[in-house]
Amino acid sequence: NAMLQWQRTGFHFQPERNWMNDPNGPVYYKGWYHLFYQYNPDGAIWGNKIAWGHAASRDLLRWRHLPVAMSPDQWYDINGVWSGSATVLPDGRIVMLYTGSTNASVQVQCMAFPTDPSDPLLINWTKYENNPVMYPPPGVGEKDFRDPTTAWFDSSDDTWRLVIGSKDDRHAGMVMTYKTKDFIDYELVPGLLHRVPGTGMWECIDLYPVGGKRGIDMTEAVATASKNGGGDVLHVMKESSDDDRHDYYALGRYDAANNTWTPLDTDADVGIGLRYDWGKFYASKTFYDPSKKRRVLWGWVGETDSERADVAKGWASLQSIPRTVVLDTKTGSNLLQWPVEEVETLRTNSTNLGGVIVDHGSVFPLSLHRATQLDMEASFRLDPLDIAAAKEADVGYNCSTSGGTTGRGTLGPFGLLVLADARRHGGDMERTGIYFYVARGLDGGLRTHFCHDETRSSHANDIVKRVVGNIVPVLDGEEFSVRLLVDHSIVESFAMGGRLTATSRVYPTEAIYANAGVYLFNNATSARVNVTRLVVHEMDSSYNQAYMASL
Ligand code: DQQ
Repeated sequence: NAMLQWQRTGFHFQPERNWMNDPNGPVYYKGWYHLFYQYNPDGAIWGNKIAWGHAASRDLLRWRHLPVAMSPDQWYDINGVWSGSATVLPDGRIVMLYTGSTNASVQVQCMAFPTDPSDPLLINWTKYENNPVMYPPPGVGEKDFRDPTTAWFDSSDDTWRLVIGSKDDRHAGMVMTYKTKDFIDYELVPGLLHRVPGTGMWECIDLYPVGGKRGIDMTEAVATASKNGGGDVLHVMKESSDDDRHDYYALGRYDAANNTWTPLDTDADVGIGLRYDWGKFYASKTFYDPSKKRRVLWGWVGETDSERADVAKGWASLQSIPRTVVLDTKTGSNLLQWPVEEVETLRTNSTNLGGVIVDHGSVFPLSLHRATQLDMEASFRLDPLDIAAAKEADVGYNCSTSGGTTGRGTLGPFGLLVLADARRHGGDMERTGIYFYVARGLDGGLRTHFCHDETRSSHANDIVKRVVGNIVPVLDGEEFSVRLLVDHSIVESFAMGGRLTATSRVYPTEAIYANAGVYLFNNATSARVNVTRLVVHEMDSSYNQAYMASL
């Protein structure tokens, strides 16, 4: 179906065909980055025969697709080789921990090892002969025990520890800790690492340290903490909420000795506060990259079209652009996510279009050669007089209930229209709106909202189209800034240096190929917008060049 093939991406990770969901076991090994992923080799929908797909790359962008690493072929994983994580031992060996769904659909934890550790591509995997190694403990539901994390070493009692998500019979999400000396016998550590009432099943837990500019390995953080109390290092806890299918995180302190993790701010606890991404982004996982001393985040970006459409095109889902994750030391209360630096190697044809004023109520086309694969950097400024005059500006504004790009307020919306019909603008032209909107909060203070308006992204029906986004911190003296990746059917935004991200899947029917364009817009009623910086990079394709060429 040639029409639908337009939606395949140029530089996002996706298998050559079929269904994909969670990223699994990301790891750096002998010069190669490995990405495994939940994969259905039989078709474009999720099923009960999920296997681990596999690909390897030297730069996190140009991927070599490899054979399926693990299939559901044992009694303990015959209903699915589900999500898991890699642990690299001090001697370089890899232990892969994953969840098996047994012949009775009980969730158990299992291990696998590279069959040939000298193979940098890690093509073959051997499941441990004594699987499974962990069963749901008493009081935990048989179907509520999954997704083991990477293990870390705790020298206080010479054990490796890892955590697993669950929920209790009162619908509280929770995290259990296990410890092992030898990766043979595993012991449940008494108590819960954390629990939050009303948040439901916690899938794909992640727990990792963040501090200064570089990433930190969990083992290193635990060792440092046992010496000096941990200093400025905080620990991120993340859960993927099976209730509403979003990834929630919180900053807190991990106390290994007491097996507790405590949020810095109880009002922003896991599952009720911050989100990694305000659009389509789920079941994410980080790994520590020792070669560049950074922590890298992958997230599953599913489809928002119909299952029928996915079957017709023969594939479903993307992975997000891998993102580095650091603590935002300026606010101290959120993370910063940013595309890995390797993304910049795909930039070609960079155009500097900044220095324009966009008047209120106007739309301004950018003249670009190709607008289907882009990396854009934009900064905007409002006139301080306009801000001062905005006394009653839209109290209680909310992206999701707003009018999107067509709403009109005193200080917004303003921003960009991407995957927008380049031939004409206005009316019901297809476009995805990426915008800022400054409004008064209920307390009278100014708040900056960053939103994606998907509602006019496609003329096709049977697609979930929303306005997504949230309030993003803008500190004194900062301009409104966004980095934006556009790649055929995905738009990923990183607002204010990555304090907030939003990911949209979009399915234009007319704004495609040479008809795809970009516009600046300002739909505020009176404020003018100064576009202080606008750099547009056209992006080369990465791994699937050959595929695109074959179309
Ligand atoms: N996906 C896997 C589970 C995990 C869920 C199954 C999250 O292990 O909890 O495909 O998307």
